[in-house]
Amino acid sequence: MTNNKSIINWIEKMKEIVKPDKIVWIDGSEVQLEELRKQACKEGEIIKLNFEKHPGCYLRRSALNDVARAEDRTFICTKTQWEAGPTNNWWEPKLAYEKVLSIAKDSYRGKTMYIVPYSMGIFDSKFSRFGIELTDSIYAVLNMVIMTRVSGKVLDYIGQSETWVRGLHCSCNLDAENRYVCHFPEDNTIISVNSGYGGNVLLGKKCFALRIASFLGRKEKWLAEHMLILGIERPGKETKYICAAFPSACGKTNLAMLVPPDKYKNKGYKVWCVGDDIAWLRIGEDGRLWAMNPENGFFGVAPGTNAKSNPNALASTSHDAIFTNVVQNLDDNTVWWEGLDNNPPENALDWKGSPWNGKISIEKGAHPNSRFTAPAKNCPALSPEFENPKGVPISAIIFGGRRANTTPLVYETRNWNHGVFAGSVISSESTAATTGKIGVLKHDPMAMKSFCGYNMGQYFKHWIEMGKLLKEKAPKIFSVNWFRTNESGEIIWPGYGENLRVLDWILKRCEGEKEALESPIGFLPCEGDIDTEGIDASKEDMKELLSLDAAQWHKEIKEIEDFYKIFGDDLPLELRKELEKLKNNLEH
Ligand code: GTP
Ligand code: SPV
Ligand code: MN
Repeated sequence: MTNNKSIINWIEKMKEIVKPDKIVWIDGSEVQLEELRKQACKEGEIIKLNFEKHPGCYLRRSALNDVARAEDRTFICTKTQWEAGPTNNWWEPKLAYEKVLSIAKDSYRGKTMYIVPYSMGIFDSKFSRFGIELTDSIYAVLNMVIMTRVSGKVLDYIGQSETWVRGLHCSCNLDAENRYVCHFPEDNTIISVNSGYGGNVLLGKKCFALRIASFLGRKEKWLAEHMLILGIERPGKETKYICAAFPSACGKTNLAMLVPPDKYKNKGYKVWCVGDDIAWLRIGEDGRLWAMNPENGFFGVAPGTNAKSNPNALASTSHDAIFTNVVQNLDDNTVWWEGLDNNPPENALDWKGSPWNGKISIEKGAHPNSRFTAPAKNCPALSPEFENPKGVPISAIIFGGRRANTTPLVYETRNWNHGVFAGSVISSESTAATTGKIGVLKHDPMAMKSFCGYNMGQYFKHWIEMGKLLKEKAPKIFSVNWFRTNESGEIIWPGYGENLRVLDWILKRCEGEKEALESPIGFLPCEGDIDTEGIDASKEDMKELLSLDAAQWHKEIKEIEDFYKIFGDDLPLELRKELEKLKNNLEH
């Protein structure tokens, strides 16, 4: 397989701890995967769906207590607590290793150890990084094969290097009390025990491509971000690329796969998806910011995905996809979830595997955080630049959250540091993507609170430093909020494909094609500059969506001040100054 001592020794060490009966190296070949799917079906780990309707697709029902990322059980294990910072759970590395390895001990007995060598990013990009995940779950293997680039070739690319990322996943008995997702960024190591859920066990994704990668990015002067990447082709113009960071389950996949409304389609607008969850951002030889998507698939929220809201996502799941915790229609062995269509199955099993009749049942059939895993190449709108080893040049960065009030539909920040400020103060209502209560307003800077692998005050500094390197070539930074509600609590903005109307304004601002109004918080669109032709958004709606409520903003400032306190001296002076400026602007 390999004669790299660091690989051989680490795997040997892990084998001695977890004691597998058997070892299987995953090479990503179809023959091997087919064997694994058969075995997983036989053992009940996954269910083969109707191949006439869903070719190559499988269903998985997770344990009832294991349906979302376990943030309170996720740790950054660095030598000092300062290094992990005030927004992470910290654990002293020696103690953390002792605890998680004691849980991992003997946990592969009677099982197979699957060794999964994978690449984050395409093989021939100098930006790509490699990892090896050890897992006892075929479901994890099959998902890793979709989400990353799994191949024996990885070992050749790693060669004699020791900087590959080590990952150990042990299902154990899915005991939530002993569930831990531990990151040791100083050793390039991740250990996850007692879970089977995506973000906790697909170690290439949040654990590596965000937490470990953000730690590396600070050392090496790049950024690993919780961002989608999309390209917009306007008629007769070259494609421009935008990155956007929204917290989990706040619309990244939907925006990344946006389908232009008819009016725009007819004019010749096209939108291309480069990535839906993670962006690695570097400064290119031309001094601009370039983005690449380290993933190779989508791990998307199923509920609400339908032929109208996100036809590209639906098409992406049309074959060779894995569905987790959705409804199984027993009549024709297909899948269903809330918001797919108005025709729920009557003879079905819900996500828990209990009999469920969608016509009469009051309980939801699919879990709110049920997901699909789909290969990127299935997406009809996949960008032709998806595999460009250089990535794509970024014209604008967008930050956003799920806010019923306060933040307007869109505004433009005055400059990079003001943009970093806008990102640092995002707050958003919590969703089903993590365990815990839903709808609670929480600060989530850059949508990275759960994913930054080091001290977030230092992370803000790193953002400021990146701006200094980018200088006048820095992308413009915007803020959006698709979720503002009216007095009856209904979301005002139609969202989804219609968000192109806002992106269009953003691009026009980037190209200097539109004026804007100066406001205390930044530049707002002039009246009528967000096109509303053909949508149900009255003049009053637009006024409401773009209005600033003084009382709400004063409250916001207090919240920001309190939130900033936790960073102490690590908060960059630049952000303090931006906060002072905002306070001043609002007073005058
Ligand atoms: P993660 O995969 O958890 O990181 O989530 P995500 O950010 O990719 O979110 P996703 O696009 O899957 O959307 C999550 C939920 O928000 C879904 O239920 C969508 O239907 C809903 N949503 C997405 N975009 C919009 C929008 O523009 N307006 C409204 N009202 N809802 C939206
Ligand atoms: C998220 O929660 O932001 C996701 C899903 O994208 S997971 O991979 O579980 O993190
Ligand atoms: Mn995400």
